[in-house]
This record gives sequence, structure tokens and C-alpha cells, in this order.
Amino acid sequence: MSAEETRKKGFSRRSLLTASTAGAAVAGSGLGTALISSLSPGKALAQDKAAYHLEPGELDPYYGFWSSGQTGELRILGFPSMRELMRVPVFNRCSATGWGQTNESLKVLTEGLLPETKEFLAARGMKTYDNGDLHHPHMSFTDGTYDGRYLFMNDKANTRVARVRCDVMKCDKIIEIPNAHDIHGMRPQKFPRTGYVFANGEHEAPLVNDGKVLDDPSQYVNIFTAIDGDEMKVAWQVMVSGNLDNTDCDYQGKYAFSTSYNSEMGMNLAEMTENELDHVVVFNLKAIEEGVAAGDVQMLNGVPIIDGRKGQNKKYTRYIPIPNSPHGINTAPDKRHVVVNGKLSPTVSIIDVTKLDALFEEDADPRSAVVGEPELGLGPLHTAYDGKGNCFTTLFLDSQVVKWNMDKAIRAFAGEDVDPIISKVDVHYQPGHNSTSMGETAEADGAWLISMNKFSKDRFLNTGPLKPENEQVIDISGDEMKVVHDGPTFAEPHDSIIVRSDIVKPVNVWKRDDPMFADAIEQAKADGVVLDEDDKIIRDGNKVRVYMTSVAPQFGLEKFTVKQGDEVTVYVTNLDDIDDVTHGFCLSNYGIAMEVAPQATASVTFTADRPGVHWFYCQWFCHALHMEMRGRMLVEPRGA
Ligand code: CUK
Ligand code: CUA
Repeated sequence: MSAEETRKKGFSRRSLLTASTAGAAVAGSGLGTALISSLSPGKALAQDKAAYHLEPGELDPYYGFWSSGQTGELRILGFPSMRELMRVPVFNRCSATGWGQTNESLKVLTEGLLPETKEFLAARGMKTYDNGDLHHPHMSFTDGTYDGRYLFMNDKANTRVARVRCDVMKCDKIIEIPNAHDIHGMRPQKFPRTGYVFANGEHEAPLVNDGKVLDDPSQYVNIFTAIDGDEMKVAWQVMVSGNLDNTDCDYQGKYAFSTSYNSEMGMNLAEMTENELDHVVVFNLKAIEEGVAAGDVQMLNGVPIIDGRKGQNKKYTRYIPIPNSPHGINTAPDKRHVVVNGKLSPTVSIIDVTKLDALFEEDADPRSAVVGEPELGLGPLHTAYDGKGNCFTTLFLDSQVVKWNMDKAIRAFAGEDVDPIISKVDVHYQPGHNSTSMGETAEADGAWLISMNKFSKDRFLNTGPLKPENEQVIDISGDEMKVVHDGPTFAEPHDSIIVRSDIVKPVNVWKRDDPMFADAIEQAKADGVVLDEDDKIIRDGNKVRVYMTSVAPQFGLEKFTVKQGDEVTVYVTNLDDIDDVTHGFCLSNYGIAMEVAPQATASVTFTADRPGVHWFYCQWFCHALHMEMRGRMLVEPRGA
């Protein structure tokens, strides 16, 4: 029975578990998993435990996509149950899946590196970076809401932007951003579609950073980058004054905007925090595109760079003064307002995007687009939305989330005597980002908030000096926010998005012609091998290619023989097409291991420099006879 037939008959493990619900009926209808759940998104009842406590076999109404900070991976959670479903390696190495070791992953990890980086790494015996710092995961948009195509994410540690395919939940592109330093804020274009992915270089440096200019900050610049998210290529860059922290864009497709906590261009704490006012840079996308087309750029590393620094050509950028060291910047689902979070200032500043056209006029008041500046509490970092006009801002220093009303804040700024603050809730402790269900799209549904707290202190059993973070699920369906769940997590998710499950439709098995293993298919063809039929060993000088199928519980080859010093590539093709029958290939005492999911081909290349008998085994439990799924690599010693 094929996997498809199995699903249609409702015999898959999932539908058996949910046979008593609507699961069995819809399992074969292609509607995805959302309808199978007994919970529906956005309908969670306040204070109703059933809304976030799932019974065994029940599915969550939302996917959570989580960053992992310095761990460098993307995480997938079920939300609101907070069950961690999957870890998708991106900028890190993964012992389980072989990410960073398989040829397929090395291609993704190396092909987008700059030539000078490749050279620098090669001199250290490295093919790519080993670490990353993944802060901001965001899904691609079409027409102002998530479209389920891709997830994009930044690497602050090594100045990269990556893309994960939502059909297979694997990273397929990583590019290093030239001319910029340390990508922090990153957002996809919301309208008409993604389109662009905007990326902030956070740290200032000389534009040509070859050592000729060193300790002379007056010659440092910072770079804002627009990436073509379809091609994963840099489209253009803008040189700015001050540094760049977080970024977002509007629902008109006209403007992007970034916060700067260091308008001073300071190099130490005292200098960086000196000014009472820092700024938000507004980027005029159309003017920039026209400037690029007209050649008003300098080319560097193959990328056109527009000069958008203060006092330069003002049609490209404007600088809106914002109180002290702003951090997060978040566009509201009303498609009109943008909240800039003050950090060192107890205020947030509200920008009205319909006033940005006028901001670009000659002699415009730089603060003319600011329509509200409510004082909320100490350390506002990030703001999320319920789609009903209310905003939720994390207060790092107060260890609180404050719920406030956008309209009232704007009216108060205009002089009316109204208090925009609705309520506050204590969180534990020191929150950074927060996210609401669908909250960064035009389809914010006002059901849930997650507060991503940097400190957990006494909330969990002590794990020693290094403690987990604490992420708290908050029911926001009523006026009072209610914390309903503590979720410990390892280093250090900064940001998350909460996506309705019907939007995300991953497949169960790979397509045999998937581009992820196109190189393997091509090499097999050249060797006269049919990947999903043949078990063959091809010798090509001292290069040996071992083609091996796998069907639970057997590899296609029980042994293969190579010579010491051969460069061996093992290709494993998983012929199983049943959901969840993943195999692995682990070559013991060679430091080799990889995952091979249903219908995938994975490959790894190594030098057979240890003579003797070496067992390879399947390291993914796949069958009652999984232990027996093993074979031998026989390495003939040199000179034999
Ligand atoms: S930043 Cu971490 S809490 Cu990198 Cu989005 Cu604000
Ligand atoms: Cu195949 Cu375990």
C-alpha cells in the first residue's frame, strides 16, 4: 500500500489516534491537520483549561515558530500546548540529522558565503561557520498575511540570512550579506508579497573593512539590506547614519523602518546612551528602487549601495527622532500604526504610516508622523497586537506585560484626558519579545500571547548556574490577561511567531526529484545508477561512491569494501514511503551520522583513513528489527 493509500484508508497512526474525532474523516481530504483538532484557533475561551491543555492525540490549533538565539536553530512548537515538535538546524550543527556534515546541508551552508569568508574559513580548516545567533523567524507574506511558503531568519553572529522551506521544514538557502555587519532586525515584506526580506546590520564599521581604517568611528557606517526572498540574493543596500537594531515594514508596500539605539555612533556604553533622542530611519522603497535603477549608487561586492545618511539625498530616507535607545518596532494589524519601543525611555512612540508621504516633503517636521507616545512602564522592548485595537508591550525592567489601547493613546497625545493603559500582568521574569496569535499579520485573532522571558530564576527545578528561559502563555481573550502556562526553554529564543495551523501544510514524504538532493540524482545518473533501485559501488580513481537503498529493516548493502585513504561518498536512499519511517546512516568511529527521511536521498563524503571493520547502522528507530539494520564497511589497509 502506498503512503497515499494508507492515508486514504485512514490507517495512519495519526488518524487512528483521532478516529473518534473528525480526524479519520478528513485525514485523506488534503485539508491538513487543522480541522482534526477539537480546538479551533481564535476561539479559545478565557480561563478555560481545555483551551491550552491538550489530551493525548489532540492537535494544537497553531504552529509556533521559535528562534533559538545562540543555539542557531529554528524550533517548531505546537501552540498553545507549548509542546516542542521539531528542531530545524540552520546555522548550527546537528548530531541527529547530520546538518553541517551531509553534502546536501554543506551545499546550503557554503554556497552563499562570500569568497573572502570561504578563504578565511579554509585557512582554519573549516568549510563554513559552526555557530550562529538566530533571533528573528518570520514567515513569508502574501497580501498582508502569512502564506505558508517560507520562513526567513537572521544570524547576528555571522551576518547571514536563511530561508526554511515550509513544505519539508528544512533550510534550503543561507546567504552571507556583504558590506554589512551582524544582521539583527529582519522582516519580510507584507504587501503585496515577500518579495523583499529587510535586514539590519547592527554594528558599525568602515564600508570597506580591510584594515585601512580602524579606530576612527567617524568613518564607520551601517547598512540596511533588501534581499530578494524568492532568489535569496541581495537586491540593494542603503548606507545610514547611526546603527540599526530592529526593523518592520508597512502594509502598503511603500516603507520599511528601523530603530537605532546608537544614533550617537558611540563606541562605548556612555557614548551610546548619551542622546535623549535616538531615531527611527524610514526607507522609501520606491525612491530607493528608482535611485538604484538610475545608478545613484556605489557598487561594492556586486551590490548597489544608496547613500541614505543624514544630510544626504533626502528622498531615500528620513530620520524620526525617538526617545532614548528604542529597540523593537512593530506594525499593527490596523495596517496604519507602528509602535516603536523606547527601552531606556518608559514610552513607546506611535508612527502613523499615512503621514510618511508628507514626511518626505521638503522641510517636513521630522516628528510629524508621530501620533502618540504613551508612558507605559520601565523598559518597553516589544509590542504585539490582538487585532481589536489593543497592544501588548513587554516591560523588561518592570517584569510585566502592559495591555493598552492604541486609539486612546493617540487621543491622549492629542490632548484628551484618557488613560490608554487597560491592565498589567506580572511575568517571570524580564520579558524580551512577545507574540500574539497571528499578531504580526492583518489576521491577528486576539486569542493568545506568549511572553518570552529572559530569566526563570525560581520558576523551575534548579538546573545549576545555567538556567532555562521561561516563556509564559497568556490568555488575552478577556480584559485581564491571564498567565496559564510556564514553558522552560534552552538558549535563547528571542522571538517567535504563532501561525494558524491551516496555513502550514508540510508534506509527509519527500518527492524523489526534490532539489535538495539534485546533486545526488545527477551524480547517480552520470554513474549509470538508478538511485531508488540500485545498490552499487562505483570506483573512480581513489574516489568511491557507494549507492545504497534502505527499506526497514535493511540497507541495500550488507557490506562494502574500500581502500584506506579512499575518498568515500555514501548515498543512502530511503525507499520507504510510509509516514514517519525515517532511517539513519551512522558510521561508527568515523564521526558520521545523517538522517534519511521517507523517499529522501542523503549523502556524506569522508576519507576512509581508518583501516579495519567498521559497522554502519541505522540510528533512527524504524522497525522491530531496527537493531539489525546494520552493515560493515571493510577498509583494506594501505599497501594490502
Ligand atoms: S532582539 Cu532579543 S529581545 Cu534580537 Cu528581537 Cu529584542
Ligand atoms: Cu532504519 Cu532504524
